[in-house]
Amino acid sequence: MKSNEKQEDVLKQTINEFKTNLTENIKKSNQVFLIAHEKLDFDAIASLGAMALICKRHKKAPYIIINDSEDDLSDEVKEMIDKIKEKFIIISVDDYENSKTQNDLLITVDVNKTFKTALDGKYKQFKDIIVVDHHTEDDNTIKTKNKLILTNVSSCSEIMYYLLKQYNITSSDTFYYTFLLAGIYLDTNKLNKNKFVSTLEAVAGLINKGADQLRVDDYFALDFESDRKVHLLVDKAFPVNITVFISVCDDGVFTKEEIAKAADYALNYRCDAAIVAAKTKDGSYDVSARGKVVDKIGINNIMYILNNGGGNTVSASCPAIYKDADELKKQILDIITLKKIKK
Ligand SMILES: [Mn+2]
Repeated sequence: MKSNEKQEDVLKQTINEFKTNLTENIKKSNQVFLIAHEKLDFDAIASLGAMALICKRHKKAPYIIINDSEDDLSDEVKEMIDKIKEKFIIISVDDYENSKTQNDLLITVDVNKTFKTALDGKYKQFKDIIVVDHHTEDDNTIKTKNKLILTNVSSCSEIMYYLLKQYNITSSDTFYYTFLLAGIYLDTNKLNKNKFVSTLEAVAGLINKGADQLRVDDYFALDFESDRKVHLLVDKAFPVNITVFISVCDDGVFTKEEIAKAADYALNYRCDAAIVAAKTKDGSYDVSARGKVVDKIGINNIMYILNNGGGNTVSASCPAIYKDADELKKQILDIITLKKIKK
């Protein structure tokens, strides 16, 4: 309990210190652009919405860059984008190219890797960059001294909740709170993993501010067909040793979400980690890895060795892999064995 109280205190203090930095940068910039990782999820869109509110508080109308194609977004995320569109300007990367100036600020949320946003290769065009995220840093982390990267929180939505709180920002549009709650639920698998005292406090705070719990439950209602596919992947999982379950499936086509959910589900078994790989619609393999809060495996390192991926010790993934299933399975097994020998 005592160490949890500390996590909470350190978190609030760090966020408070960062606030000054964020305010100064927003104020001195000519224009503010906001971006999250590609293929927006609930955590990313919720964080964009909350950061837009912070910019508005400082009298800056931010441009939110969303470059995903319709196919890459779920209906719920599209609905959230439409809501945010009522108050803020959403633009594409091409629009950004046409409106950039010498003195622009870029704020990235829920992402810190260069290759994970639609602005890859364009970061040098910004005078200042601020990164607010909850994923571990590595060599691909966007180069900037202005960053708030906290890995002992559930999600970027949790960080954004505390930032809004520090700024004393309250919106009568309660959908922002609903989105943040959905973001926290997504990254904690509905409070089943990766949650801290600060997470539970944020959840209570968001509900108190009017977050619609029933709506969020709706966002997470299972689709029957899709859930059967998740379980097909779980059924293929086998324990490679007593601590890791892996499943590599070359049969059928899965969405990234189904693959991630299968890894979440397999983690319910007595194990330390679960790795699931399956084919997506473009024929490549998508890989999702999940670990426990008390880390024994280092799934983010496994994803790094596998294909330059990353994440953190509870949730990690790597870029798509074009390979034969048997070869991929062998490669994953080799990495796990190698890591065991290292220990
Ligand atoms: Mn996230």
